[in-house]
Amino acid sequence: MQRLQDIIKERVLILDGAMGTMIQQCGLAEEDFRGERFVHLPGLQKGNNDLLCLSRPEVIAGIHNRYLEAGADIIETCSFNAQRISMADYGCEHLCREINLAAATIARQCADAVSTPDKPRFVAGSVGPTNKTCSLSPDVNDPAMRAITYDELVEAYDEQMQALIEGGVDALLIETIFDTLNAKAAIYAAEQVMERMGRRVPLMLSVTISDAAGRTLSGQTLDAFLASVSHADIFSVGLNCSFGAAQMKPYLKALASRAPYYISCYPNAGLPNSLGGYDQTPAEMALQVKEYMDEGLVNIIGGCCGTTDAYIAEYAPLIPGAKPHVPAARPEALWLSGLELCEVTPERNFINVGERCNVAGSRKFLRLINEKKYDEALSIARQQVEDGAQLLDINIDDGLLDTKQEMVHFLNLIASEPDIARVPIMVDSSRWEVITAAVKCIQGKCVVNSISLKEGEELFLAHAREIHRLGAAVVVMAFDEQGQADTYERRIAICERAYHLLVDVVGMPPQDIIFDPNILAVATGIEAHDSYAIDFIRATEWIRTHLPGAHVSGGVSNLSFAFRGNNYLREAMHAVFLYHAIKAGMDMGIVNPATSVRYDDIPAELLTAIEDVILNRAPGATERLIRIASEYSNNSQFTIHN
Ligand code: THG
Repeated sequence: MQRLQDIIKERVLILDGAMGTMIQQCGLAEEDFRGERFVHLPGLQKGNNDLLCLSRPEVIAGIHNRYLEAGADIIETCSFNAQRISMADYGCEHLCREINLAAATIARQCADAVSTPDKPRFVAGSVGPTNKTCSLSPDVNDPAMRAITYDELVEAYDEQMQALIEGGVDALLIETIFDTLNAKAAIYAAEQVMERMGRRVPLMLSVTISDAAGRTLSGQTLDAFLASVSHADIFSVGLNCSFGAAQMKPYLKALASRAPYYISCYPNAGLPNSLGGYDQTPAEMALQVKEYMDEGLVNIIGGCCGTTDAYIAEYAPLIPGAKPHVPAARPEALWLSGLELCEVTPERNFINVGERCNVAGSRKFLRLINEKKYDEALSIARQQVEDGAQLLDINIDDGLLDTKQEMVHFLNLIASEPDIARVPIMVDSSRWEVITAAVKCIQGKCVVNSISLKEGEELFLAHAREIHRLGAAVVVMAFDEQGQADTYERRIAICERAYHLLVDVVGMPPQDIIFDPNILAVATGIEAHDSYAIDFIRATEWIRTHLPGAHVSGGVSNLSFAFRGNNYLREAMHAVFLYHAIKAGMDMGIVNPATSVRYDDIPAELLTAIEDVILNRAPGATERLIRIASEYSNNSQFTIHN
């Protein structure tokens, strides 16, 4: 029998239509949902469609059969709500495993009964979003509150997915995605289950757009969504629900032009009328679907709310003339996201990471977190975005704080501020449990800052694997078992070793790796420090030439610690350093985005003195810079606001 992976290259596949609409047409009563077995379940069971897999399996099989007769290549199991979180509404948590096993078994039998070598039929395990959202607060007065955690979602999805796979599904369809964090938890669970069972099935994703701006309920654009799931091994991505085919088309087009996967679409039967029903006829819907096919937008086409087998039957005659969509090329760029996409291209662009939300790097931020003045702490984040930060570094590592709890709280607050949450997060912590807790409350594709070989290969690999599974990119500091690299040779040797471990052993895409070859303070008066800046710059050049795809970043303000108190001079040193480091290939940097000192504006005498220090090109450079530093102390031309 041909597999889904082979046949999809040949033709557009038909997915079935709505399960709910068909069940409604059956006119079932409370007693039907309960059957004999569930007479004693509390509450109302009418509407608990997935329970019918146990109480009225012949009704579900009948619906599958009608879709198969109408020409569906893929049918979906009746299991959309069959995880513990949603089933709690019906007091049916204990039945989840059984429902999913039955849902898969029923669909499997129906599909197998009519499969032929020419038209094999497939079963997709339906996995809904649950009734809770992981990145939004249910309480307007408590924006940091969450009704569900990532770990709870993973556990619930794990149970559902294992049963679906045991029951024989050919694919898992994570659908009606309205919150990408829920979807990421589902993907994590799917990977965990498939690894445990030693059996892989294709992962299909389908997003629901919530508004005319083309965003999800949790505020992400489709591009940002694609970045968030780019770590996963995905078979298809698409859109379902929310709109009819006509309204969905522009979004489908945008998705298809960018996503490196097969494309699916199953719209509603037009827009809902005033009674919440759907008026579009099967023939009208088919006409719009034909446009998708004529334009090569889709590989899988079905129906959502309001559709029945009569709609699906209209698709079959369109298939012979339809050309399947050809997926876009895999991106070479690093795709990060908040609510919006942030693309770090292989070309030499520079991405600013705002440094100010760091309790070790800003006395003000430390005080605000300490005093729980979160509104003001948030305004530091907001100011940085306004000042041009394209990413926000967040660091709450402090011995006196409950770091993990404060990190989660602050990130949850950020998530409810669209003007901040627009940009991706860089989770800056040296504590592993803080890093994982943080990543589990971020719906975008974030960066973990950082891991290193400090504690050996085994821990490095374990952490890297988990970061990759969680869907984050990673900063790798040039540290090894011997300590921090402070020469050119050690910097490049450690980065090369880490690169091969990450790419060859972990299987991380090179563009997800950001090396930090250590920006250390220069002009400290200690001779051994004189080559720190130039060695970083040379190491950057080597990394960008020899470790293809990887990026280079660093904490720029470290460079000028010797001149604390002289902000103008510090900012001038940063500008000069970045001028040379960016030319060498540094493409990200943790900086104060409010800086107003530009390389071209630095007075010639000062520029020479700074360049002598940074490029380590003249004996006595440090002494000369120190001598003239006070003349340029807080140069009144410039306002530095921290
Ligand atoms: N690499 C990576 N991550 C990092 C660093 C790095 N994270 C932290 C740090 N280094 C980068 N961030 C900062 C933030 C602030 C300052 C320096 C680096 C800074 N702050 C002022 C000071 O200490 O003088 C404080 C001023 C104030 O209190 O307002 O300089 O290298 N991967």
